[in-house]
Amino acid sequence: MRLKLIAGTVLAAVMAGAASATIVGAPVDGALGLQQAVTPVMENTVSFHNLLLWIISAISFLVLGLILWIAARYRAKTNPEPRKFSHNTLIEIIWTAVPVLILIVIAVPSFRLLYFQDVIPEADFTIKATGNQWNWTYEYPDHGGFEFVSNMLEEGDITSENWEQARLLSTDVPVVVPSGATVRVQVTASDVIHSWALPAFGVKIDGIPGRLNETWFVVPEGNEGIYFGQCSEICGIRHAFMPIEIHVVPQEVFTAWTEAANEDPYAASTVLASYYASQRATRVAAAN
Ligand SMILES: [Cu+2]
Repeated sequence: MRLKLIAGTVLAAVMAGAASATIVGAPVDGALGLQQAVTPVMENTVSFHNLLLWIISAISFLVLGLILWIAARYRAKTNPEPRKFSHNTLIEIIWTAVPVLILIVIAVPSFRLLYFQDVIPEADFTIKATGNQWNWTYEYPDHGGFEFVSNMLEEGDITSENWEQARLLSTDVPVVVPSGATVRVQVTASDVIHSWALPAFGVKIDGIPGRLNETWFVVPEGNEGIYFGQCSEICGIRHAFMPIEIHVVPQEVFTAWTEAANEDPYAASTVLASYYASQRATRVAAAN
């Protein structure tokens, strides 16, 4: 009965025209720059990064030009009689004032972004992530308080049978969130310092034993898909093998998943599998 209900909601979500079940947030071979931004925080981070790139490039080229000019113009051969002065008030004022102005230009968007990341807006629900050597425990306190441990899939266990999986990034039990929801993430650790980081979301926050850090993200609707992150604080020998896998799904699928997860979080991934299967069926039907 319950399964039928879940299948029904999943199908309804698919009919509503949900996005595909592919990996969106992951490293790409040969890519330059940052991962595709999906949250407002990451979009702002990328534009701030681009602004800084212009500024540091201009400064680097200016300094390089000055060095080349001085090396050519004032070498012993072309300038055998050096002048003896050691101060020039105007140029000293300029080289003090201009960097101050540059720092102000950088500081304004920098602080704006810092507070945008730091101040958590009214959240729809909370997820708690606890770093352990070497996996993550997740709790959903606003959805019945179920809890599960998410371990990296070993290479031999990667099948991509139900959805696309990636070596060193896929987990046995992925985290699921709905698109369009503002999610507060509380991060802590049980043993040593870990860091919960998701490049596409612009999230990187330390999990510290005995402390509760918090951050937030919202993935706008239309960006459904699979996103990967990794522990980003060296935490021991298997630091590189405790990835984060998040599935962003439509609200209806998320609701069905939480219902199933309340019964058994380790079996709830079947909801995702049937959602993706019906998506594939819809795509095949549309192609014919
Ligand atoms: Cu770690």
